[in-house]
Amino acid sequence: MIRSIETILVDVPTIRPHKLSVATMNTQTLVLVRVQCEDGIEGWGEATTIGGLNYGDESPESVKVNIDTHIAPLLIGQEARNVAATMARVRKVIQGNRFAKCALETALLDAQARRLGIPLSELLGGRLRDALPVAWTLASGDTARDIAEAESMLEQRRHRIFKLKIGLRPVVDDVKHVLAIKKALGDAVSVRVDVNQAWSELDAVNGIAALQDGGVDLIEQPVRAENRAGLARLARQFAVPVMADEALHGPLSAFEFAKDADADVFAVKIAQSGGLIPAKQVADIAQLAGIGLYGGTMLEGAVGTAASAHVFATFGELAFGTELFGPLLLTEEILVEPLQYRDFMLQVPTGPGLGIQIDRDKLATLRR
Ligand code: MUC
Ligand code: MG
Repeated sequence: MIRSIETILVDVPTIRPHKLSVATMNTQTLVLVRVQCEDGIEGWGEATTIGGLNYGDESPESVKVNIDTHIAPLLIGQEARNVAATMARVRKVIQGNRFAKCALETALLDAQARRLGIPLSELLGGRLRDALPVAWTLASGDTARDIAEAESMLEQRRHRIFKLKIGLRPVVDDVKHVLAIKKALGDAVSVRVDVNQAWSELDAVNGIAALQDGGVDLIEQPVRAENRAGLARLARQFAVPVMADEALHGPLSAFEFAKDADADVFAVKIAQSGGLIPAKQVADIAQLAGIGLYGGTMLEGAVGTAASAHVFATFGELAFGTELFGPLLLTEEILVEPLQYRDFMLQVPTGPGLGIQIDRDKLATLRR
């Protein structure tokens, strides 16, 4: 039986300002969810947003207050083993709040997998890979600093896929910035861009043409999330793959995009999908429709990153790799043993549940 649900806000400074077209982040706020069960088992989940409400329609505070006030009371006293039935009830009576639902589903599935003594990936159908390629986001806002950062990552054998955040400056300036980085890093390195919806369709036509010519190999959410038809036109017009990110809000939107192949690639995010099981459905839809897969992040800390890794490890196809670098952007470690990054890959944890252990003392000092 589920005995208690606690939500904890944790503010962690980033290692440098992280500049997106929608926000500049100097701190990331983790909402950690701890579910305790009568049998002594506990499970952990996490939700993060980007820049409060700058990126999506949930904030860390909304996640906390909505779980505490509206969702946790539905769960207390329910059978902890019946995760599917419990989440079905939550999804039936709680509208929206995909990030909150994801954090709760993660905690319930972590507890159940621990109870069964198996890694979470096995509860999700079984892993097909033990390590995931991980991109790094260059978003300092400065070309020379980004190049130096990328070179250091290559030297450490931590990342060889780089995603550049653009869209804040005029298109010509952004193109110049990206192509200078691509030229400095060379052909062995994958350089991608994420516009975070900042371009008009005309900006996108001009920008993508120049980036494609310069050897950039993936264009993420160039236009507004609502502009599905525009994204589809760009995907058809250009050979370079065009990826949907903010436009995807779970299985239903994935189905809408997949019906007419309105994107070449999906950025699958557990939070945006509304949970781990819906994220798997998004991936299934993509695979059935011949759409490529990329394992996305909401810049989660270790808990959300581990959860994402267990989900992505079950994907048959993962041609574009992942961007599960969230914990590496933070100045503080909240796990007893940090997640392992080596040889350009994140190692998917192998222990029961999420396969991670929270550092309680650290958490006590960091919580808001
Ligand atoms: C996004 O839009 O993809 C992922 C990596 C990063 O730097 O920002 C996020 C959000
Ligand atoms: Mg994105």
